[in-house]
Amino acid sequence: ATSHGEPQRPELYRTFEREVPAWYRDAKFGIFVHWGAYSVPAWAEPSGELGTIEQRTWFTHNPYAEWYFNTVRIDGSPARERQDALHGGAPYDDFLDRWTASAWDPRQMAGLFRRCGAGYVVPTTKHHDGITLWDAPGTGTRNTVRRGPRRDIVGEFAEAVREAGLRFGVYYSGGLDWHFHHSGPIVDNASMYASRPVDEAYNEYAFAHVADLIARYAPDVLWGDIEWPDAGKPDGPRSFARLLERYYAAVPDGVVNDRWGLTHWDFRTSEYQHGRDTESDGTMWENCRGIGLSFGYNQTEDASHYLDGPAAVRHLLDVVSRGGNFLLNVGPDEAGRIPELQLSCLEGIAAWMEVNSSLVHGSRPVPWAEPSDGPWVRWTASGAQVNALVDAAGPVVLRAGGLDPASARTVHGVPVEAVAQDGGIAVVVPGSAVPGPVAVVFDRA
Ligand code: FUL
Repeated sequence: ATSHGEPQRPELYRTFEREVPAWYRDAKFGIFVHWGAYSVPAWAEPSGELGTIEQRTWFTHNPYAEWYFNTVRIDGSPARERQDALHGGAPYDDFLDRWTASAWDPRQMAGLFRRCGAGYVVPTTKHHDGITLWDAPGTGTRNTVRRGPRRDIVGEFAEAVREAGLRFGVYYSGGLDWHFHHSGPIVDNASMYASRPVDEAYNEYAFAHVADLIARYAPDVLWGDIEWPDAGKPDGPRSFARLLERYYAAVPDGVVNDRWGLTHWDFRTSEYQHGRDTESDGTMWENCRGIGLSFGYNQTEDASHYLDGPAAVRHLLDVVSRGGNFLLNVGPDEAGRIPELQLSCLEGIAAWMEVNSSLVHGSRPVPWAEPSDGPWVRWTASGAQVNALVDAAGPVVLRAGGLDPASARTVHGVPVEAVAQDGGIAVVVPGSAVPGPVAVVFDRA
């Protein structure tokens, strides 16, 4: 969920305001990875999209499998019943020990993400369960280096992702840490905010973590969640402002998101249907979602819950045509394999990108063109070239002024017949070997 906090110390954080770095604005597509002890039970009810469900129903029937630790503590929740039946009173941390990462090949994963046309990859380094995916200061043995996988997952990811030529970011839950601060279960938004640890002890703990992530991995994206601990918001030696100073010194073209409960961000975030108002407030934005209804792998989901390749491409193009980036989440299983339905979506994106990536990367919106859902049409501009992306067969009328019909062509440069008609341009959508939207590109008149 996006931050609800009051803006803190605008004057302190204003000094960090800057242009959005070109690499981030041009990337358009990133891959989020939620992988944790919760990937062992890998269970949630696929109840719906964030932003469409009443909050108490949401938490009791939470579709986010990475929330398992909380959902099983809610009396009467189906997750609790299942946990009791299968695992009795076993502690959550048993899942950490049962998490093997035995089939995880970060190079292969990074190669796939590259083929999908992603420009950056953002794995979770600590989710709400508090388990760190690197040997983080102050965590003792409760991390993936000492238990479970016995690997520096963050470090291996960073290396493989960069070797593949992609930028590397980190997700860090500064707001919720159910290990550091174990309160009653979260059942609504109020109890979610009330259960955030906010004191100086937690601020010091989280500060040391993020400082360590910066020093070791110099992440290109700092993706925070559910705010920074309140004790670290005002100025002071362990304030978030001091972290930002270190961060931008270490990574001058790095970017931070808007979930720190502060007035500084390089980009806004929306998640499924939540926070969509930020998509049009004039700042750079990024929409995130899972391929299905969860971020962590949820074995109960089936094809009806997942985006297939063409649907994911349509979502990407919808976001990009409105000036945003799309951060699509992958939830590996406990062994580190990408489950079948997610893989087929990603392979569909990769096949589409192999042909069409030039219409996405570095593109800009075309404010004077008209998108539509019937027929499905979105627009991007690549320099002087204007691209209509059409998911329909047969004749359609494309609605944008200032285009030269005689220049109409496919992405491969094959001429497409086009005639001016009723203030638009009538074309017959060319065929394509690749499932998903088809491009008709034009020069400006
Ligand atoms: C939310 C979290 O609560 C979800 O588990 C997920 O990490 C999503 C990206 O952000 O606020």
